[in-house]
Amino acid sequence: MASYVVVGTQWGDEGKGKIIDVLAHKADYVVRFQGGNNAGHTVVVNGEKFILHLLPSGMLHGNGKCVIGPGVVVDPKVLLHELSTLEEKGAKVDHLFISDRAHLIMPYHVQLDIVKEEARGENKIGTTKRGIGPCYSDKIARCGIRAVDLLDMEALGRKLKINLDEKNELFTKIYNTEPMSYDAIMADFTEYAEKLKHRIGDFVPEINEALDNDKVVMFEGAQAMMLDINYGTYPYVTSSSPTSGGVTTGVGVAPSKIDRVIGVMKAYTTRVGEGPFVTELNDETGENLRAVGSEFGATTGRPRRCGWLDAVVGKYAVMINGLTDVVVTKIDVLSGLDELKICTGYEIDGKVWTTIPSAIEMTERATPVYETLPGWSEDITGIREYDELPENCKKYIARMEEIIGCEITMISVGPDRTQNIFRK
Ligand code: 2SA
Ligand code: GDP
Ligand code: MG
Repeated sequence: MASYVVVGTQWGDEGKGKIIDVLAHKADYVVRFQGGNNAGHTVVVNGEKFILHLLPSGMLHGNGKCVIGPGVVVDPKVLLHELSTLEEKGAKVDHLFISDRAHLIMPYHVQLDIVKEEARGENKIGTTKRGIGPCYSDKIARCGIRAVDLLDMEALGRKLKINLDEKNELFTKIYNTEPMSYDAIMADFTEYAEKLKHRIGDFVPEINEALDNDKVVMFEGAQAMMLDINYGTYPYVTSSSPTSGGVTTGVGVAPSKIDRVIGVMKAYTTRVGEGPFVTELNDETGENLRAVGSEFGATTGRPRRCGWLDAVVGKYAVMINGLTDVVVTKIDVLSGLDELKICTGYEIDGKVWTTIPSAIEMTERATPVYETLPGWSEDITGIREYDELPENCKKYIARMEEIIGCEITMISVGPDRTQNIFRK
């Protein structure tokens, strides 16, 4: 196995950070391909918790190179803060590199994200307010500022002027907020450039060469399939492609060079932010999942919405990502429940759907078709062998595999690096 992609299969927070950290010890490269510091990837090492937002979750192993790829959006201020926080905790940080093609999140993107969400009122997306959407909008509109511009402050200044004139018009005339100062932004970005320039370069040829020479390269997804700009619950999505296809455009690596696609799937479902969620539980069971699973946003601290496992989403994730393996996480959180439900279909206007409708209005009026399975009461967090799991837990895993149509090759039974059951 030379290259593998790790993606989220639901609405994010499946535990990708933990799984990437576990697998990263054998990687020569860990590469982020989309998203930005909207991500919150938790890694627990010897009881110490690290939350990574922009830095790849392979950072803590320090064996290979960690690269922020061309498809990522980078807030340099946040990046420098994350690097110094890690360094203060004693971690190595000199193996982090940034693609010169990555777009920069500018202060006006963050401000725009905030005022646009406010202006949407009840129709808000529930973004993380980190400037992700406005930055990707500028990228697609072909007026973005990229990491390569940090290497030429004259070019950056010219592009900033054009952008800021336009954004300040919006701030003052549409959103009734204060304009931003060109001089202040230039001063900050001159400092960021000094601190980051030695990490910026074109790593696309190097990553491709590594793949050609059978080095181990891991592509780290942030967010997840149901937040994908094309395949998620649009418009309640993020502004990038967190699905496996995002790797090819986000890193410049052809599909023919990907060996394995690993989907991380939580044993139940959560969502943070607005938008339809068919298996959501607005009751005691949902509250219990949130409490036992500590389901709070790793970036914003927002309570996550919780519900039963949605296998319609699971099956869709297998198809869209071309998953070769599924890693199930947080199954320990289900211990102690008398019975468990798995959603196998959406009933919409009297018809049962087993795929995700394109129209958000249809998903909004879908009711879940459930299959009920018996639960188990044992604490499974100390188990490391599949055969030692309670029978009903194994039945749940087997049924998951059957419905989604993909092999479950690893099971995570706790947040720590060591709490895993490998089946392959
Ligand atoms: P954005 O900020 O434009 O990407 O928001 C658009 C939608 O994408 C969702 N989104 C996320 N969903 C789950 N986890 C994310 N990361 C953090 C975490 C979230 C947090 O690890 O917990 O701390 O709140 C993440 N990032 C973006 C977002 O909720 C919107 O629905
Ligand atoms: P990510 O965004 O997909 O990396 O996931 P987050 O880090 O946002 O959220 C996952 C949360 O669950 C974190 O607090 C992890 O420490 C924790 N976690 C990961 N795997 C497991 C597991 O198997 N069991 C339990 N109980 N917690 C887990
Ligand atoms: Mg997260």
